[in-house]
Amino acid sequence: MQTKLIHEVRAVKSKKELENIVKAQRIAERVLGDVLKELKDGVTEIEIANFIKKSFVKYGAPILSFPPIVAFGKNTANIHHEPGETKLKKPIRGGATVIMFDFGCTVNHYCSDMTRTYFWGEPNAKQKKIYLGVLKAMELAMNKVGLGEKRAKIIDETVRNFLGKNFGLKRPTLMAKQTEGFPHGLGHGVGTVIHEWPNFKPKSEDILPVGCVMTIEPGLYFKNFGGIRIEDMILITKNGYKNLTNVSKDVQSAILK
Ligand SMILES: [Mn+2]
Repeated sequence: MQTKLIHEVRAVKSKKELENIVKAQRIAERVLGDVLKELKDGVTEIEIANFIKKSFVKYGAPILSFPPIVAFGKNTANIHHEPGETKLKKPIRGGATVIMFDFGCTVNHYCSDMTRTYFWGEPNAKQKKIYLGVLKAMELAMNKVGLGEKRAKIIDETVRNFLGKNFGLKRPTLMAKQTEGFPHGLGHGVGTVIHEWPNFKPKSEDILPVGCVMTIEPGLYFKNFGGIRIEDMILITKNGYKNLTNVSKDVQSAILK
């Protein structure tokens, strides 16, 4: 028998482990539903982040995967934005204010992870184009996984090439020190820690084992524009995948008037 490494064993989830991840995700979805009703002109990122934390406590999941990300407007360009005093308001010159949420909780120590981006107001053509591009990138990645591709690098590359070509990114395959474009991996394993093996990255040699849970989270970021990221969690199956995230992401449902 061949030896295995502990991160490879941990990546493959038992039925019980998977149940915990899905439960955590369902709770996060309820919280997201509540949060959308809480949005109003003048509310701050911190107020919304606090509401998210309170809601997780209310639903019996007080231990979060990571501090919730709530970003309004240009703050969405920062992939690790910390919620601050920025107030939600519609832009004066048309278009929408971009809103980004990235959060998850734990159930029996198993994490969930989800990102959704919304428009506060009617998005302009550029905002819509970027949203649809990120959505399309996600679909391409899922299709690739759906065809049985297990090489993490190839799946990441599919998205990087598509976004690079369609959005004029200079060096779409290089991420180091970039802050614009698509400066992060396409996704990561999820388990008792929020970022675990395997990883979707340009230089990743990882092969996705059947039974691991991965995020798919393409994003596009531009300094004086903001960012758009959409993130689902999927279970890798023998022939493809199962999407574990149950929140709509079509552009119409992303527009909050
Ligand atoms: Mn993630």
